[in-house]
Amino acid sequence: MSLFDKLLKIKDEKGAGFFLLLDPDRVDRKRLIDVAENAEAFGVDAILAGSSFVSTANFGDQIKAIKSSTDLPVIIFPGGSGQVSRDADGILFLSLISGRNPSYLIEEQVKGAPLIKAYGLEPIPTGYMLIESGTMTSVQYVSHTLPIPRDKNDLAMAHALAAQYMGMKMVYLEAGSGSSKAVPESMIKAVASYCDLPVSVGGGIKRPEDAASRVSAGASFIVVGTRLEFENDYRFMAEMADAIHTKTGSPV
Ligand code: 1GP
Repeated sequence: MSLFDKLLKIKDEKGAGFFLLLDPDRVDRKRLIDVAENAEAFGVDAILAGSSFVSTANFGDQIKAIKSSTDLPVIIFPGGSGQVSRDADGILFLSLISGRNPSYLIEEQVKGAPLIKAYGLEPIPTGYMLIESGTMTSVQYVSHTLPIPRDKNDLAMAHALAAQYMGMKMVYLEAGSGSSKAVPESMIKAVASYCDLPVSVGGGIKRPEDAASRVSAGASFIVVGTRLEFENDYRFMAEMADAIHTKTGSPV
C-alpha cells in the first residue's frame, strides 16, 4: 500500500489524521528523538518534518534521528529543494498555489524531483495555500507571496479546484506556524465540500477544540507543530489526538 493510501485509510478509520510537525531547525536532537519515540503511543498518525527556512547543516541527520525513533510514517514537509532526505518515507510535493512566485510554483520542484526519485521517496503532490492569519508569517516572508484573505472562501475554493484539476492529491490550508488565528472553519467547509481532494489544515491550532471544529468542518488531516514541539506534554498530545479521531475516541 502506498504511503498516501495509508493516510487515506487513517482518515477513513479514525475520522481524520493527526500529523505532528517537527521543525528540524528549531528542535534539538534529544527532543526530536523523545517526541518521535512517544508520538505513536499518544495518538499521532504521521510525523511531518521540515521548515520554511532551514539553517541547520544537519537536516539529513535530524530526519534520520526521527525515522530511527518511530514506526510512524515520516514525511518531509519541505520549504525548498534543499530539504530532501533519503531517510524519510515520503515528501509532500508542495506547490505554493496561493502565490504567483514561480520559484515556489515550479522551480524548487524541478530542482528537488531528481533527488526524490533517486532516494525512492513517495511524493504526495499537494496544493499548498497560505491563508491570511493577521500577521506576516515566515512562509509569506520567505516565499514573497500574498496569502488568500481569510474571508475570501471563493478564492480558496477556486484554488483548491484548480489543484484537483492539475492532478494534485491533496490541498493544504496553511495559516502559518505559530499564527494567532487558525484557518477559519467556514473556509475549510467551503473548500472540502467544493473539491474532491482531502484537505490538510495547519497553523495556529493550539487547543483540542480548535482541531475538533476543523475536523467537523471537513478537514481530513490536522497538523500541529508549535504547541507540541517544545513541551513534553503527552497528555495534551493525547487530548489533541482524541479531538481529531472522531471515530475512535481516546487513543490512550
Ligand atoms: C505550520 O501548519 C503548520 O506549517 C503547523 O503550525 O506550528 O502553528 O502548529 P503550528
